[in-house]
Amino acid sequence: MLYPQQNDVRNVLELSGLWQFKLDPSDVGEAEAWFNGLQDSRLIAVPGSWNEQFEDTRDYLGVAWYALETFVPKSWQSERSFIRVGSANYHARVWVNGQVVGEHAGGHLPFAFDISSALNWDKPNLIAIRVENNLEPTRVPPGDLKGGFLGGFMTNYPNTSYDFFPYAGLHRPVKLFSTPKNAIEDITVITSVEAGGAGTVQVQLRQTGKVQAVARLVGEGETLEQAFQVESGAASTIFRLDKPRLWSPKDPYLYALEIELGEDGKTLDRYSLDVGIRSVEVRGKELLLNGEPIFLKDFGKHEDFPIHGRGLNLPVLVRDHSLFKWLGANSYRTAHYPYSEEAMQMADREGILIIDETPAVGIFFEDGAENIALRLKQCEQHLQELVERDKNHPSVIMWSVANEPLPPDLRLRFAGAEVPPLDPSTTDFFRTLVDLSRKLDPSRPVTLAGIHGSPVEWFELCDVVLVNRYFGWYSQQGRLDEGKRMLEAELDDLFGKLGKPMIVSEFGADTLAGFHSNPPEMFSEEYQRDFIKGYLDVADARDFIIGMHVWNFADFKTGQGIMRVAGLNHKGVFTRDRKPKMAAHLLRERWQD
Ligand code: BDP
Repeated sequence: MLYPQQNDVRNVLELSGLWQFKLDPSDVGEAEAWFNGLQDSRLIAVPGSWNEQFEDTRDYLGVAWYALETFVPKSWQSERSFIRVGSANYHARVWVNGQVVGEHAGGHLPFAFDISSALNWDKPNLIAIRVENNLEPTRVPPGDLKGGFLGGFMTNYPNTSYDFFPYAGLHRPVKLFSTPKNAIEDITVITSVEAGGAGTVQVQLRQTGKVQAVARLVGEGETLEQAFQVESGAASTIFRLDKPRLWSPKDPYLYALEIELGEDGKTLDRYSLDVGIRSVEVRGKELLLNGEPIFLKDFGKHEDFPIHGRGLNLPVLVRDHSLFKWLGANSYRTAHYPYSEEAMQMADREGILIIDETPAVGIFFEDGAENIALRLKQCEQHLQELVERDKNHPSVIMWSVANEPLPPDLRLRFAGAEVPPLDPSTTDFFRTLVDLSRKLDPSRPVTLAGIHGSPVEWFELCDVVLVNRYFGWYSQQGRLDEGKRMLEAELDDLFGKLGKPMIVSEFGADTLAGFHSNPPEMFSEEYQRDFIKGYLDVADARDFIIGMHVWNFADFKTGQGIMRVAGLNHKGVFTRDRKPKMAAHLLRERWQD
């Protein structure tokens, strides 16, 4: 799943812009052959969620059609041509000139189909995409749960199993791209750093055929070159550097790796990648980056902005990174789904450490083995696609296979009451995912973020323990000191049981910007500031806490419900349009050192 690239042998045609758009609430489009052209359509921006672009689409999650006509350069005729969608939420089926070329389920991850034989070369090509985002209990993430989510704790509209708006549509760019017939299919780069500071860059190549390959690693004024032979579909080579300039948040130095395939002195294909040489390791109660302990300070985020919804929004991406700098932050978790590839590229450049999360949020176990197995299959697919997409980013330091899976007996667990023994098949669910993650990528630690009351058995599977905690908000309301004591007791207890490094991966308080109170009261800026300060103090006094991720970076849209004033989660340290609340200044003081 290489990111499309423009160079002398590869081409990219980006199709971002205004597309034809039409809702299909009765789902007749396929039978009526809308893939041959949309009648009575309107214009919509791609990328972007459809929900906030019109009055009648805000809560619409059913079928909708997109269409666009484009010429494709004739020079691509001798190449292979693909269509690639960066993210369609949730299910997409794609036609080119009336011919179905593929379909994909699951938002937030790219998919590409070979369209070489479907293209016209002397007239425009009609691309049609049917997108549908129905909420269903058997999907990941699940929706339309009977009795609301969190085991009935909350109900919201639309009825999701999670606390963010289920935005729908083509969320990331649609691109056509060409590759040479004899192209590089995939590249995997694995770096390591030895105790004395020497490093290696291992390059694995997938390509069908027998060709000559050259890998060049350019950096620090030097070019290293290795020639090697590709046979039976795969090959690899390794660079050893005595004194590499290591990648880290303080110095996110990137080498340029170029792979060239050739035959009889002719270039067959070429692909370039940024490479950050770094190592990640969990040892005892520490997380080591390049052999040195590192502390993660930042947020859980969302891809969310007014009108764009979850659509790729590059100015916001840039602004968020500039705010990270302003704060002195160094890390975030892609809560609760994979973020754009551009976000990962930005993090590589800016030295941000990413906990990369799959879309497995709100997983539950109450509707029978068959449905649970269906969800597991999707979780495996998403994890596989995520690792394939993001494995070469130095910024990605950990995989998170789920956020807040809901254990059976959640209400009892929440209350800290006695619970019946845990059904071991729930642990097997996550063991399958953690094992798969380690198999796909042995070089990165694995985790999952646990809700209050999460079974210890699930954390035992992980390399690092992530806990989302809200003492002083959802419990001990208005009593920050009591909340802090609960947090201390629970963290110490969990560390005593698990002995693993821990991150408080969510903690925060809903805060209405401009609402003040002294003494601090819930929803005031002072309460949020003191809540966050208390949690940071607890962490500072514990060497097994290796990161604090405030929930959330910015206010974000949710479904409607009594818990969410104005359809927003207000736990942002910034407002939705990135204005700082008092807590942002506190974090800046704490994190700038
Ligand atoms: C946690 C969830 C997160 C919510 C947050 C909250 O992981 O998605 O937005 O709580 O309630 O349970 O604000």
